[in-house]
Amino acid sequence: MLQFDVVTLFPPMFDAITESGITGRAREKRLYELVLWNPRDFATNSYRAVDDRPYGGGPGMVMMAEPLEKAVSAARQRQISAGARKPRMLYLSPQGKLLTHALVKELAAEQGIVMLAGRYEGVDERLIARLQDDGAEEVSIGDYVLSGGELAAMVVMDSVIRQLPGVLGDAESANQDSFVNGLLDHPHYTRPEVYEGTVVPPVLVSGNHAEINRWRLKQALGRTAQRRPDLMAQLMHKRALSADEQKLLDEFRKEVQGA
Ligand code: 4FV
Repeated sequence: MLQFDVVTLFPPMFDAITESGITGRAREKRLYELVLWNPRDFATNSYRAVDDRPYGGGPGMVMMAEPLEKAVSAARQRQISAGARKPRMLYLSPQGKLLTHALVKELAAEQGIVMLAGRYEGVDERLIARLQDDGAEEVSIGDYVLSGGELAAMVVMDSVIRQLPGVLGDAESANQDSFVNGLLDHPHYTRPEVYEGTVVPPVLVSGNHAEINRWRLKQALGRTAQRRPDLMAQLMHKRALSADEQKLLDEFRKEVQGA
C-alpha cells in the first residue's frame, strides 16, 4: 500500500482527494494511505507561529524552518514504521522540476511519498537546502503561482493514485490515458449520435475495431502535432514515427487542410 504523508496548514483541503471519486474509493479499498501533519502542532513558540516576516523586507510572510522540519521528520518516521523503507520527499514549489507523466509513473512505484505544502511567500530556504541534502526534490505542477502547495500535492496524489493497480475499473484505461505513449488523447464521443446537428464520426459506430483504433491513433498523432509540437519533438527525439504513423499524420493534415 502506497503511503502518503503531507505537511500542510490546511488538512481539510485533502478531503477533495479522500472523500470523493476514484481517489476516495481507492482509499476505501486501502490502495493507499494518507496521513496529514499540521506544522502548527510542532510550533514551539507561545503563539504557535509557523511564519514570520521576511529578512530583507518585502511583502508577505515566510514559513519558519523549525516547525516544518519537525513535522517532516515525524512524517518520515511514520512512513518508515509503516514499512516504507526510503520514503520519497517532495517540496512543491514553482522553482521545482515540472511534474510529468514519467515522474508520475516513477512515484507510483514508490513505497512512500512525503510532501511539504508551503503557504505564504514560501519556506525558509535553509530548510529546503537541508531537505535536499537528505534527497528531497522540488516539484512544480506548472509555471503559475498558487496560494499554497496543497493543490499541487493533490495533483501529484491524484495522478499517482490513478496508476496504482486496482484503482481504475478496467485495467486498460490508465494505459490509454494521454501521455502514456507520449501523445495527447484522441477525441471521445457518447450518446446521442447526433448532437446539435453534429454526427459522431461514422468510423466510431462502424464496429470495425481495427479502423477505430487506426482513427484514434491518427487523431492522437494529429492533435499532438497541431497543439503540442514540443511533445511531438520529444517523441521523435526518442524514436522515429513508423511508416504507418507518418501516413496517418499526413492523412490527418490533409483532412484538416481540406476541412
Ligand atoms: C506551486 C506550483 C506553487 C508558491 C508560494 C505556494 C505556491 C505559495 N507549487 N507548483 N506552481 N506554490 O505555486 O507547486 O506558498
